[in-house]
Amino acid sequence: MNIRVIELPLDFGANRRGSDMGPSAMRLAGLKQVLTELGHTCEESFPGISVPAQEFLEEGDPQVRFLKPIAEACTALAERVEQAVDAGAFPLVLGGDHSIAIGTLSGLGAAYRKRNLRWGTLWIDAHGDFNTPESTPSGNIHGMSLAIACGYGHPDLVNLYGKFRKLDPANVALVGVRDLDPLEKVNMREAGVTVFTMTEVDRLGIAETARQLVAFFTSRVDRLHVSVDMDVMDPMIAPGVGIPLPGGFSYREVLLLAEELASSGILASAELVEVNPVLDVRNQTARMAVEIAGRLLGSRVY
Ligand code: B3U
Ligand code: MN
Ligand code: MN
Repeated sequence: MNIRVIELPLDFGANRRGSDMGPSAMRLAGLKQVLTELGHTCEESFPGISVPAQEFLEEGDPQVRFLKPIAEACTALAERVEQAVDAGAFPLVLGGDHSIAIGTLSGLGAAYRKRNLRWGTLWIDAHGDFNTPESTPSGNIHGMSLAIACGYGHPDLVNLYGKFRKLDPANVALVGVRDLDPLEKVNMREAGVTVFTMTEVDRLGIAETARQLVAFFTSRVDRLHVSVDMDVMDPMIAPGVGIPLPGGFSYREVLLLAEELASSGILASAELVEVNPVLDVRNQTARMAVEIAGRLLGSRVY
């Protein structure tokens, strides 16, 4: 497969600074080598999308902090993601905080819409990222990106890259969720997304969870996008994230899930976000992210 790596070093969507260094950390952790050893060709989206330093920017509306620079960067990302799909490549997007998904999902939405393809998204995250400017406790856009792609939120972001709903919430599933805000929960129920909380993963086991997720997507879409927020992992193995939350996925759980998704036959793009090298220990979190990318793109085991 031809993989196109698209980096967006942006950290305005979160409170903790530093996830803008995520793409370099994943590169240093050997991303390209892992992918080429799996037999893929790996191309860069070059030159990279340049993002101004946060110090020079106005925060703006406290309910949607840094809306303008995030919208600009996400528009540039959407173009590149759409071009990658047009070129027949597998877009692999590296963040950055999770606000960058607004760009990724907009680009995918545009690319699949013109091809009349049904597509869905698996959101692997401790959080729902389903807040709106009305429900957010923080004003951080990384907690709103999935809602925005499904058509809920600030109009400048919902209508970014075209006035159409980028992603049908009926084709969205979340897994690993263990921290939702009260109104965010209401938003998710209204939208009708499918949620596998960490409690459900505990009840079912990861093998059955993965089986049900693959069945969910293969029965309803032609193409699957996977968005991985590294805070879904247990902080023991991935300490380098904004707010580490105990009770996350183990190393083996996440890799099994990734391998089952890889063998679904419909996985067409992926995204790795919220790697924060400032908070990390010896680049562990970036290395974990690279492992996940490797399993999503083909197992090295056999
Ligand atoms: N739901 C909270 C917290 C949060 C969301 N995403 C992360 N944290 N990483 C919010 O601010 O929207
Ligand atoms: Mn997230
Ligand atoms: Mn999260």
